[in-house]
Amino acid sequence: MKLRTNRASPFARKVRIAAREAGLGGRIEEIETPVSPVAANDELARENPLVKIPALVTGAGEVLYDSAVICEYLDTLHEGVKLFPAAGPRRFAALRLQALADGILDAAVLCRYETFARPQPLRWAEWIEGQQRKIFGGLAALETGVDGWSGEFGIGQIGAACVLGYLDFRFPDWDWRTGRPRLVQWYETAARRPSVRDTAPS
Ligand SMILES: N[C@@H](CCC(=O)N[C@@H](CS)C(=O)NCC(=O)O)C(=O)O
Repeated sequence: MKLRTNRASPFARKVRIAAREAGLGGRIEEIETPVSPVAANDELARENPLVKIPALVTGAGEVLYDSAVICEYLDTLHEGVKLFPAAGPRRFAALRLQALADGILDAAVLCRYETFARPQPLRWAEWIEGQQRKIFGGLAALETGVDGWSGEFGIGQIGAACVLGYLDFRFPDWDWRTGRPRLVQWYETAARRPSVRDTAPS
C-alpha cells in the first residue's frame, strides 16, 4: 500500500499512527507529498480529486480518502485490538470523538493557511478568531471527556493526540495546556507511545 502523506500534516498523522497501532506500518510505503490549497498538483489530483492528503492506494490499486475512511479500512486488515469499536454506544462515542478532533484540526489547518499562505493584505482577523473559538471550544470538550477514556487508545484518542501535537507544532503560543490539567496528563502518557513518537510533526 502507498500512503500520500507529509510529516507536517495532522490528518496524515492520524493514518500513520493508526497504521502503527494496527501493526501495519511495514506494509505501507509513505510517500512525502507537499500540498497547498492554492497550488495545483496533477499527480495527487488523479488519486484524490480534492487534492488533499492523506490518500491511500490499497494493494488492489483502489484509492481511499479521507483520514477517517483510510483508518477504518486499515482497521479491517488486522486481528488486534480494533481502533473502531464494532457497534453500539462505544462505536458512536469513538466516532464522535474522531469528529471532534477532525473538526478542531480543520479549524487549526485553516488558521495555518490564513496566517501562512494568505497574503497579509487579504487576512481577516475576525475569521481567525471564529476558527479559534471552535478550537478552544473543542479543547474544552476534550478536557471534559478525557477522564472517560479509561486507558483506551482508539481512533478518537489518535485524533486527540494529533490535535495536541499539531497545536504544539504550529501554534505553541496559544498555550493549549493552561487550564486543561487532565488533558495535559493524558497527553504526557500518549506522547510516549511508539506510534505517536515515531510520527511527530516536522
Ligand atoms: N478531511 C480530510 C482533511 C485533509 C486535509 O485537510 N489535509 C490537508 C493537509 S493537513 C491538505 O491536504 N490540504 C491541502 C488543501 O487544502 O488543498 C481528512 O480527514 O483527511
